[in-house]
Amino acid sequence: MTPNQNHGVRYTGLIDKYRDRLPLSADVHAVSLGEGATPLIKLQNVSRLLAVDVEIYVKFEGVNPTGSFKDRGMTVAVTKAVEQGSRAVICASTGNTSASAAAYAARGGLKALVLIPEGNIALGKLAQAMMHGAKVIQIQGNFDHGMALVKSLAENAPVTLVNSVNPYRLQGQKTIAFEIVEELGRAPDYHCLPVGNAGNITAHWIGYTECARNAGDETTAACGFCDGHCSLTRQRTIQHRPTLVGYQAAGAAPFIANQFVDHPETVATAIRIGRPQSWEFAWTASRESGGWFSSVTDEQILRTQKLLAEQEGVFCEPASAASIAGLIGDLEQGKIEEGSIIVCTVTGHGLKDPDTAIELSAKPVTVPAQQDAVRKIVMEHLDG
Ligand code: AN7
Repeated sequence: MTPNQNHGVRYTGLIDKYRDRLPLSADVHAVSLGEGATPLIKLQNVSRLLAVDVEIYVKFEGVNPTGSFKDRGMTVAVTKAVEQGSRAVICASTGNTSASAAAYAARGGLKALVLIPEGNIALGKLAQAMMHGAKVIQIQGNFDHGMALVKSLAENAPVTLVNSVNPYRLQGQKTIAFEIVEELGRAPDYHCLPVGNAGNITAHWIGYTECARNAGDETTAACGFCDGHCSLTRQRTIQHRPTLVGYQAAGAAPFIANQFVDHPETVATAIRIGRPQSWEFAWTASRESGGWFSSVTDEQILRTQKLLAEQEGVFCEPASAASIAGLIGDLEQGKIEEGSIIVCTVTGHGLKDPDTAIELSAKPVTVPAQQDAVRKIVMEHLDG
């Protein structure tokens, strides 16, 4: 048997990788499922179709352990909850937070309670929360109602709130920026992402800001990841921060209306949110980065979800497609200049929401199990 060449470098999650840049003690045991280190995929076919001279990368957060970016924050929040002696976590959720909380609670030996809007969460997410053994509480209301409930509950009951108002969540989620800067050797010019509760855009800004701060003085400082001898340090481009562009679904777009929305509606149930908890932080991030918010229609979202799946092999959920849908609109309007390097966060996996995917796609054909019947379909498809 050949010895394992990789022995000793097994990837064990983002806490072990970035512990010195997280507010955790050096020896705390990480509650981890190996989250982070997600692929940064350069778009090829979509970029060609757009015929604009820009580089577009998608950071595919759908391949995290529970299928969304939430795992980055949950590993830190649950690690901290365990360290502090908590016995249970609670959250309100449009689906992904509940799936992640349920999984990390299971891993950490905690109970989980999740509040979800009845009838408005994607099937895969519901299955996850149920399967991991969380207590699933469906409320006859939307995410914003659930959020108000869990905030007051957590003040009076022995449970740790793990929505993104828990600061450890954002600390974990900031690591996406670290990975991107390491992978590209610099920060992108633009970073596009879907915005719901606005925790993630806030976390991205914290992360990029820390990268820039670590890069420090242009002529003397190390890149922030090494002792001053790596290629990043030599390139000296790491210190700039991207322009952040946040996209919301048109029916749930408080940042575009510049006021809370009482009855948010969108096919992208993950971002069906009217009262974002990180409202002020997100405005600050947007302003400091020189960025903006835009909205995309449900029709644009679904068309782009399908485009990414068919043209690039990237299957994301509807909310995640909002970032690329919005980017396409802004490129068409000339808001992003040629030559730009752009990263889009693709926040969740398409398998989360099989109902929407099946509705968007051509139905399977049924034929007898016979050579000529199958052959006829094959030939028709090849000619099509
Ligand atoms: C796939 O799970 O709010 O702006 O409760 O699941 O940080 O809220 C999910 C949000 C984007 C928006 N994409 O991120 C929840 C929840 C996907 C998401 C967002 C969510 P934030």
